[in-house]
Amino acid sequence: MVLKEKREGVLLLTLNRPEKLNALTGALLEELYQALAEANQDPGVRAVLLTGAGRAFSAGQDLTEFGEEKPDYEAHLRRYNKVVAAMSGLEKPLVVAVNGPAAGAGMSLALWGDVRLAAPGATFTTAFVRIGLVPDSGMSFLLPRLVGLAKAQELLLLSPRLSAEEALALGLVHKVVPAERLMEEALALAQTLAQGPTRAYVLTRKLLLETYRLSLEEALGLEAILQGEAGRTLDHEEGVRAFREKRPPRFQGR
Ligand code: T3D
Repeated sequence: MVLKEKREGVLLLTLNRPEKLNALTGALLEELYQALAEANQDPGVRAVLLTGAGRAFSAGQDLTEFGEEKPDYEAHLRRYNKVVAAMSGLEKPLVVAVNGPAAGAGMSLALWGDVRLAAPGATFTTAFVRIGLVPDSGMSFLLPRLVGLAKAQELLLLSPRLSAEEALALGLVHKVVPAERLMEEALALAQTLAQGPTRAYVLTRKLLLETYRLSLEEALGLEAILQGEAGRTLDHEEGVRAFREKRPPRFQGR
């Protein structure tokens, strides 16, 4: 259900239930969680790339998973929250290649990418209210931060289906790439990140997410702490040395 493939420092993860538009089930979410945990443990993996198999990225929760029964929503959501914690706290940079429709929790997962590319045929819909639910998988946290409160209200309450170009204009994705080049370009980008200063990337993500709930004073304090951590990495030493020696840096991810 989640294909894993290592390519030159990048772990490529593919949501693989194409016959169901990669709709999310408990089993798929657990596999995704395990794959992210393995990426953290593997020093040979310096970036992760997430995409979907077939014509969709992910249609969100598989609405047929529980048949006629209602799940225990709180327990059910813990399966999602575990994955969101793993994505937002991933120890490597995360690139997401949105190859087709991304809906509901599928859209939420896509937004957790540090860099998000989309094919022209990708679409984005929050979908939750369409089935009488509230946003989950971190959507209520991330969406207003990405697009502002007014737009988040519109996207969550009216749930339009946005094209890739509309998503680009809103900052939901960083770039739209022709479908035939999407994976090539996403992989090249992930490989560039895989050669970069891994801790600096991850600590930057942490700062960007944390500062929303901090005062300026607290944000400055956190910057100082995390700068201390980045400053102790070999990659920082190498970056400065390479600058002085007028050559490209050779970062090791530590
Ligand atoms: O409830 C809880 O468990 C709590 C957790 C919630 C998290 C969530 O993610 S809630 C949101 C769940 N997702 C949705 O509501 C999205 C539903 N799907 C769509 O809106 C559209 O299908 C898409 C925008 C994703 C794609 O549209 P399109 O036109 O490209 O395809 P389609 O024709 O609508 O769907 C193709 C098939 O996939 C179709 O099956 P069929 O008729 O060919 O047999 C459709 O029923 C099926 N499908 C699409 N989404 C889902 C799905 N099957 C199961 N679960 C889905 N989410």
